Amino acid sequence: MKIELIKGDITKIKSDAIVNAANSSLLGGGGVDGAIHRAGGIDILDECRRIRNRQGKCNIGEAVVTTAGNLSAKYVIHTVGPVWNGHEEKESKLLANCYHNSLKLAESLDVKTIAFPNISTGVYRFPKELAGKIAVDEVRNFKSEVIEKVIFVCFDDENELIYKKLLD
Ligand code: AR6
Repeated sequence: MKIELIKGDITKIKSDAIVNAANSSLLGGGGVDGAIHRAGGIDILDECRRIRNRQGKCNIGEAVVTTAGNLSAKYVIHTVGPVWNGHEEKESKLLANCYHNSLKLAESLDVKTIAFPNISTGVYRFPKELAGKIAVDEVRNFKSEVIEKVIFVCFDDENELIYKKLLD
């Protein structure tokens, strides 16, 4: 899989699937979650509600898919990152699961390009450097015959710099 780095707003990215850093409720929030729901419209929330009625909340590290509504993507993959509480081993594994399970779900949907935000590095306070390393390792270790390109979308300067170094 090719790996690309883009600085900017994930709702503006052209990609088959974009990943949302959601919370377990799947009912929206701030940060990138808020931006995706605002730009994608009510159809995304409606589908999130249906998923909740069917399976209950989404566990940390897991991923579910909805329509992308008004966005140019086909799908939004919602994954729930861990809140950083300093339990490095446990929380790192959960963050790795977010990337892995999102990629697996994307593959099952025949997605060719997928864009990730820097999951858990905002409100959830995961250390950015460690989060970046986990994200890049997980993507590099994921061998796919289906997915052709993974785009890391960095919104803030600090993450952009971290990813530039990691991908060099
Ligand atoms: N495009 C790309 N990245 C963005 C955008 C955007 N439009 N806006 C923010 N980011 P956060 P979390 C970056 O807080 O830490 C929500 O309320 C931001 O700079 O969105 O996983 C959910 O509902 C940061 O690097 O997600 C949850 O309750 C990254 O996205 C909770 O926040 C993640 O920051 C999840 O917290």
